Amino acid sequence: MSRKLRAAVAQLGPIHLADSREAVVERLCALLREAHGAGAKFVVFPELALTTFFPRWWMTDQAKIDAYFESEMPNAATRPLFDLAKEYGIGFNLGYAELTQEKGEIRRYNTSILVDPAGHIVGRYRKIHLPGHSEHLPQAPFQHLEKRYFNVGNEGFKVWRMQDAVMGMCICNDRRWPETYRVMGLQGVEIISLGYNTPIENIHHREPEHLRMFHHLLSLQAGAYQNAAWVLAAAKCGAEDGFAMIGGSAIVAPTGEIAAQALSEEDELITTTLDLELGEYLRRTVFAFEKHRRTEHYGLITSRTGAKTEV
Ligand code: CDV
Repeated sequence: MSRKLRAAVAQLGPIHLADSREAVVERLCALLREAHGAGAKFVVFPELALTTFFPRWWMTDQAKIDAYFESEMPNAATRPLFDLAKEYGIGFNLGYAELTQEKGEIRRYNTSILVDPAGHIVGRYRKIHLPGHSEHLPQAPFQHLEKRYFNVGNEGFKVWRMQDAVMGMCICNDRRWPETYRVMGLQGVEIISLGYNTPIENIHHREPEHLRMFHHLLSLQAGAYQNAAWVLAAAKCGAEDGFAMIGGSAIVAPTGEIAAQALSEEDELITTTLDLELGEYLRRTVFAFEKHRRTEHYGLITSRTGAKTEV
């Protein structure tokens, strides 16, 4: 029996400091309505989709920082999105900043959730590869303070069965690391969804601007192909209060081919019907892991973090 899922990636244009959660959620709902009109049953929203990309701002007042976090989900601001998705029977992935308590301690994560078509949260991922820095860089044109504002995710790269597919999540910088995809690939993942906020300018090392888009697509395409999975990537993009981020939201097939790609740097929906049998076929052939992987030669991947030359 053929297994197909019509899916959409909902790219967001800029969210400025002055924009309220309610206004942003109305934009998410508009994209969800469009997805429903296009027959989509699963929608991917970006990383930190409810606010501006606040790690670009140096802040020392914890109350001000915490204003960008959600301490419950859904909450009053996001309830309309959950209700609308349930009405349409659409599942979705939403990224946001999570404030929680663990063993009496406050923890903050860069989180995404999987919500099923009945409106229940069935999966949660907390970003593991946090980029950037934790100290103030006054000379830089903007900051990237994820290492300061977030804890490293503590729940690994899990997968969940939802809408008759095996789904996994990662967030932004995670997409550049092959281990991200492979850990999910080894759990039979069929659809990996992710959101991202990628500044056009690299403040960490100088590089031509065009490489930002090249490396973004290269990472998605390699991860999809090498793990025979569909990869759905949603940007928050355009200039937020003057700070530009790349667009290029994409749906990549298990062959590594780009099935759909956003053209604008604004709110934009792209859709594709995901043929889940295509991934199954590749996992039975070229990437039949159980036949071809040689784990006896892979030990360094988990025993060593940084590269070390011993010759
Ligand atoms: N939000 C991100 O994780 N952004 C990083 C930037 C810092 C390079 C990314 O990998 O796109």
